[in-house]
Formats: sequence, C-alpha cells, structure tokens
Amino acid sequence: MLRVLILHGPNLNLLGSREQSIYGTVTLDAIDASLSKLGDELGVALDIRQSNHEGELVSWIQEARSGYDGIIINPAAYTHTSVAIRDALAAVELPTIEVHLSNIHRREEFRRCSYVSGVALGQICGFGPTGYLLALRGLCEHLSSRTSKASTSRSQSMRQAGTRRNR
Ligand code: CA2
Repeated sequence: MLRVLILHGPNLNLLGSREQSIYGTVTLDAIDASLSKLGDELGVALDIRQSNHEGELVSWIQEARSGYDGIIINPAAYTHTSVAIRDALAAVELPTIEVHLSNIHRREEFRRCSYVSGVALGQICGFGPTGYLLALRGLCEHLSSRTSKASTSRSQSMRQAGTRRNR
C-alpha cells in the first residue's frame, strides 16, 4: 500500500475562522476529512500533520525518508522564506507536490517566489481545498505509473536475458 505524508504549514490551523475572503470558509479538519476519504477510495495510507514550526516540518520531512512514497505539502508562509524546508525535501528525494489554496501568482509580489517549487514534482495553486485532492490523485498516478514502468522494464530485461541464454 502506498503511504503519503501530507503537511500543512503555519497558520493553516486557522482556516475557516479568519481571512475568509482569501482562504474561504472550509476548516482544516474538513480538508483533512476529504483527503482521508479520497485516500480510502484510492487505497493509499495518509499521514496528515500541521505545524507552526519550521524545524518540526523539517524533521517530519527527514523522517519521511523511510516508510513513505511521497509528500504533499502546503508550506504556507515558509514557501517564500524557507531554504531549510527546500533542502530537506531535496535530501529525502521523495516525489513532492506543493499545494496552495490561493493563486500565489496573482497576489503580492513576494508570494510569487517559492523556494519549494524547484524541488517539487509540481505545484497546484488557486483551487482552494480541491487543490489537495488534485495533488493526491496526481501523486498516486505518478507513483503507480512509476511502479508499472519499473516492472515492465524488469520483465523486458528478463525476456532479453532468456533470449540470450537460448541463442
Ligand atoms: O494559499 C496558500 O495556501 C498559502 O500557502 C497560504 C499561506 C500564505 O502565506 C501563502 O502565501 C499562500 C497563509 C496561510 C495562513 O492561513 C490563514 C488562514 C486563516 C486565517 C489566517 C491565515
């Protein structure tokens, strides 16, 4: 079974209570519940966490090296500041999807820069809570196509080895 780590960065625990004109009315608990439901449908085990602390996020990313197949992360404000989170993601070498509720490219200039994008498989932004579900579907497609490509190339090598032996 695939295992995916989902990380929410600082202040996302406040979703639904403030800044509703930007981030909407859906709470983080509701987002997590819809992710868990989709995880069940896709047969993927999810580990979902939120932290307001950069170092804690870095430690969780490092720990994901063993036992997880991919990461979905909304680094929130750390998107625009954290070399530490970028370095941790680069170090674990797990396929990572960056998610933002808002379209960070239509907002203030400083939000257009993401330290994470350069080490991510892709970025999804501007779709609100649906962005997390798109990310989970995209990551699962990516992981399963990688597995099936690997098994196709393994069987091709075995066939080729068999042909060589029979010559
Ligand atoms: O659009 C996103 O998902 C962001 O990652 C959200 C971050 C922001 O710093 C990024 O530029 C874009 C902010 C998350 C804070 O969320 C709040 C929710 C409710 C009330 C206050 C903050």
